[in-house]
Amino acid sequence: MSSRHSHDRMANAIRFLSMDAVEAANSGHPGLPMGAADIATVLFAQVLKIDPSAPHWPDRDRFVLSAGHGSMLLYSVLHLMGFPKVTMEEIKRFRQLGSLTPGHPENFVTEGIETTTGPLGQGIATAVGMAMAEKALQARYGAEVVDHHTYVLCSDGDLMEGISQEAADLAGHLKLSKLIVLWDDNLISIDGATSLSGSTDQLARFAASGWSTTRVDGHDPAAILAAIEAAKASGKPSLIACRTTIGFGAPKKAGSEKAHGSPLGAEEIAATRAALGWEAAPFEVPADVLDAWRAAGAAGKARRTAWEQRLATLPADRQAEFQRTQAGRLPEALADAFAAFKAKAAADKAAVATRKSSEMVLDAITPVVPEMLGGSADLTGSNNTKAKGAKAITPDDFSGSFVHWGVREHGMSAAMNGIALHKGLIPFSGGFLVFSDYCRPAIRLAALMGERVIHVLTHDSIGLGEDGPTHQPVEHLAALRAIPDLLVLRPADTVETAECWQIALETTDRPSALILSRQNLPVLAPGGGENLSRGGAYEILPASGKAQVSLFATGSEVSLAAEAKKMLEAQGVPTRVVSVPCFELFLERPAAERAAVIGDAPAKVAVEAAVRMGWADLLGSDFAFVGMTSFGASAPGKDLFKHFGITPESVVAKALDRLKQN
Ligand SMILES: Cc1ncc(C[n+]2csc(CCOP(=O)(O)OP(=O)(O)O)c2C)c(N)n1
Repeated sequence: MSSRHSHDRMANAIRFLSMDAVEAANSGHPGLPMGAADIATVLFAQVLKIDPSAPHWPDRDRFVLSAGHGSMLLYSVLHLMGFPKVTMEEIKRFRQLGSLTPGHPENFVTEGIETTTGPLGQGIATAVGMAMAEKALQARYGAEVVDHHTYVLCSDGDLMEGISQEAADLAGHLKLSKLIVLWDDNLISIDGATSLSGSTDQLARFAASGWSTTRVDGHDPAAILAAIEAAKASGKPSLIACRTTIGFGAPKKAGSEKAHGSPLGAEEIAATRAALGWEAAPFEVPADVLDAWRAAGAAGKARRTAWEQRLATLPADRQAEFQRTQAGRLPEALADAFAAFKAKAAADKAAVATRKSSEMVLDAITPVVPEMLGGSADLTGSNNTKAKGAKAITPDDFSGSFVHWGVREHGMSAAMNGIALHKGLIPFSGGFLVFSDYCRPAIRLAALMGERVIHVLTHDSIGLGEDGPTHQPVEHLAALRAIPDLLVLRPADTVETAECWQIALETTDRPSALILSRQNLPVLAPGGGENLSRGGAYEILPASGKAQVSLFATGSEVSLAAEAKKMLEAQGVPTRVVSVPCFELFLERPAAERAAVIGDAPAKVAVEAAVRMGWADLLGSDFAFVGMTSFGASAPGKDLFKHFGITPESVVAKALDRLKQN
């Protein structure tokens, strides 16, 4: 069998598994797997350094199917290569409940899948983070133990999304020369020809961002391989435009949007079998083809074991550090660093903004956790995410621990996901809370994937003042809290800020958003040994007697509630204050514990300089709320709190009013 003949049969195996699985599911996208089968065959069988028997091997090449709708391409290849869990039974169960072959690739469901994709554009930007992590870890551990490539297969839709430009810009600037993007340049999207909606010269665009670019026939394996080899040697990130035919091989539907997202139908599949000379029945792979694929899969093992031997030559402490950080375990010294910091903060009682508190925490802990990789979306001096002594990475020196992400919140957030997924580093970064909307699609994916990605979001309310309503978050806390499996942490002072950082770092299976103030806040939390924020809510100030009023507040409004408490107590109304740094952690506690924290005071008032949405989950219907019901305004922060009635006086008035009613 000639090598071209063998290649064609290997690629056809992808095509038929994909079209047959889509047909069986009566749902899915056959066009991309059929069109990109030649690219995938070259990549997986000849290029990628992966080992199906060790899907998580740290120095493996990464592959990201940015066009997640082509998931059957990945499932077919993983099955053919011999990833043990992706059995033919699972291929037959494509898109069914509980299968390992869901509609779009989910890394937490299927071994061998590096990231969850589906929202177009995310994959390519996530891959930028993976390539950054590789470069950063190589700078730390050397090329003997860290030396792999990140490959992406993207579609027209990926390149239409704005995030692709942020990703391209970052990758070009940072000279991520081991990032290689293969573009399934088939000129078709859902509505029809891509010319309906775009006419960008994509190669020129990427070239302008510092990429090496080239164009090949995406059905010519030799040309694809040569382009990949050239890309590896280019010294730049590379875009290879692979001109393909969507639905390749289907006599009537190839080259048309009809092949994109629906089953081909029995007649067309039979015609495709005839056209491509494929005799095997659905879900059968001819022995010669399976043998060829399995041989390609088995080849990775030797490369993995050679790497293991190289790792073993590192000094013992470096090996231990590599293993620890790959496993995502925090250093043992960290707990002591937090305890010492909290004790000092509680004693000093310095009133600072929580963004400043966060910087103080980072100064104290980052020397202990060298795997933390910080950053900011061009707001370094505002977000306070650059620890003392942190060095910024540069295109030619990735040994630093801080990333100047530029004004690219979306690209940054997706790349942070890639850094976390890569393993070995803990990404955290800064932005304004109001612009978390620009990060949201990536934060959502981080939550879905359960990755430890930490977003420091500062300037957290109207308290930021003069920049006005465009910059004042109002609905953002509620919007972030609406994302399942995201911890939204809003500390009230320096002590709670340390506690929230500790929670974020120790939570290895969820992302966190640290919501921090621009304005100074007094220290109220006790700062003892226990991390009280871990429970999500706790009584920060007890009532002088049997509580008549319970005040609930987060972040900067906790000190406001403390003022209101003083005023109520002065009027003879025993009042307690409950700080609520994290709704999610509180709502996860047993009902009895929650009830104890909520208490039985007849009047309950919640205070948060944001919309009310979400508070009823904690407090039921029997409470008053002091917060925002509109956008903010441009004025000094103190004036705005007065203007919008978020004051101790209005808290007192609402509390007394409730007492009267109850
Ligand atoms: C952010 C986002 N918007 C919309 C979609 C829905 N969608 C899936 S594929 C696609 C476009 C398909 O065109 P292309 O990317 O060229 O893929 P191909 O048709 O070549 O498979 C769209 C709009 C999506 N997955 N993600």
